[in-house]
Amino acid sequence: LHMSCMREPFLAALEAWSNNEWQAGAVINGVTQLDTSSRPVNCPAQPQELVGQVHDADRNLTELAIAAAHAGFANWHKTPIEHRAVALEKLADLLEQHSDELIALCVREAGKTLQDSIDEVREAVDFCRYYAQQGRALFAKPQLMPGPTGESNTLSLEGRGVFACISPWNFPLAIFLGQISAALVAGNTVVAKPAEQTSLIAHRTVALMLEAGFPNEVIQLVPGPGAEVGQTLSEDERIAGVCFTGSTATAKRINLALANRAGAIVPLIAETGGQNAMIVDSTALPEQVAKDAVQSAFASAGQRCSALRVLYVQDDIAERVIELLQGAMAELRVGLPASYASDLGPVIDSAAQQKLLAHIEHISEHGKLLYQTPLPSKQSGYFVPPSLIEIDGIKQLTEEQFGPILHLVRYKASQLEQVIADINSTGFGLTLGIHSRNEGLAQRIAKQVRVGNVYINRNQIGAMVGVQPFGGQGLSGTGPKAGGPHYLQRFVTERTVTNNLTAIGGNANLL
Ligand code: UN1
Repeated sequence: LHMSCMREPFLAALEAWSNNEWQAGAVINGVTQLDTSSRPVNCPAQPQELVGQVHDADRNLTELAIAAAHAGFANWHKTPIEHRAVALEKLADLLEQHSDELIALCVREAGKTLQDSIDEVREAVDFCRYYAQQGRALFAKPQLMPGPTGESNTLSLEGRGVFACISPWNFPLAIFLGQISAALVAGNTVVAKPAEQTSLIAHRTVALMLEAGFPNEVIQLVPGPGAEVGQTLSEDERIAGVCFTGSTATAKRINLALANRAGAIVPLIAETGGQNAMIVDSTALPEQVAKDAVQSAFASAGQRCSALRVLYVQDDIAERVIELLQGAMAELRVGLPASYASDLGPVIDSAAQQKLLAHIEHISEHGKLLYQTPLPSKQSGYFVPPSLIEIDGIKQLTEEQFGPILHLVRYKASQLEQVIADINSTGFGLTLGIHSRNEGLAQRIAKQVRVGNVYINRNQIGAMVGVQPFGGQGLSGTGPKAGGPHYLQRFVTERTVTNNLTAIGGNANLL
């Protein structure tokens, strides 16, 4: 899937960290809390291997964290933007300096492949630098508005208060830090709740943030279960906004809790699930389709919200595309994420593995299993075989399957409008792939399918920060798009100041 030459220099570094045991706990005002009971963290690829220990936060520690961030806001939102942007850039430098350890953590705690882990650190660095740059452009000085003589009108953007940043395990560094860096540079303080599966990476990242010069009170970390920590965060009156990436169901629960808050109407920035399709018409190049579909569906073991789930192929070229997909899937190497020979590794945990295997079994009974990539023999990890299954249509799928499963649907040219309507009927709207050499048709489909990110004649994953602003609509999220020029604006409140200059004897002509 990837250029293997990029991975070689990291192998030795990975080896050096392979026996390390990390530790995580809540971080409140810069101090790690290790008094709560601990749970072991095991490697998804080799569950018998211990990666570290996590001391989860409870309701009490979560409230202490909120109080600390709340107190910290008074100073932080007055801190000049240059200072906040420089802290982010310093953090980006530190991430690069510590990339070996962070890559090892992504491999061992999240089971991400070496290449995915390298990309993960790169993306986190990109988020820090991009939001620092965007922050400078937006917050440097108030915007002077046009208006009548004798009056000055200015518009300024300010932090809202304490943001709760609730992040997923599939991008345990990039999305974790993407959310936090946006909230902080916009002048908010943060209480961050990482996914339970990736608390060690989160804890190490917060330590680097403090080293980069962020004051202790601006970033508080509360690893722990959603039912306790997440719920406390969404119900607390001191939380001024929530930034969430994860399932649509959880986003709805958070939204409901926020709606019940008495003291304010609080924004939710949510990036959630998808049921992403690719539409391939008969003018497409089958070789390119197979390459891009395999990458979009199976890279990162399909554990991306952008990943391809349903491949619609026009019947004229379906047989050829299926043959090429089977060939490409036969070449896929599933294996230990630390090995540079592996194209994909395990899924995140046993629960995910069981759910995906059950789906493969169930949907194969109603459809046709076209191909399954063999798993390595003698392994104990949470592996799921990459699977290609023919079905009748996207409506047969009741929920997102977050793993290496690609569904294929044949359609006739006369059914294209129905295909588009069916995709829209899912209510999700994240990514869409289109393969066609008919540019007019591709552009028409791109406009008719309601999604956030459309990719024409290429793969549909791996949006680049500042290049392909990323995020969906409908059940897939609220926007604004991460890594795009409008993202920071949802993290702030606006203040307009109108000043009658004549009242204090000012010289109106000066304007
Ligand atoms: C997610 O998987 O939660 O474009 C979102 C991509 C990534 C997706 C991130 N930015 O593949």
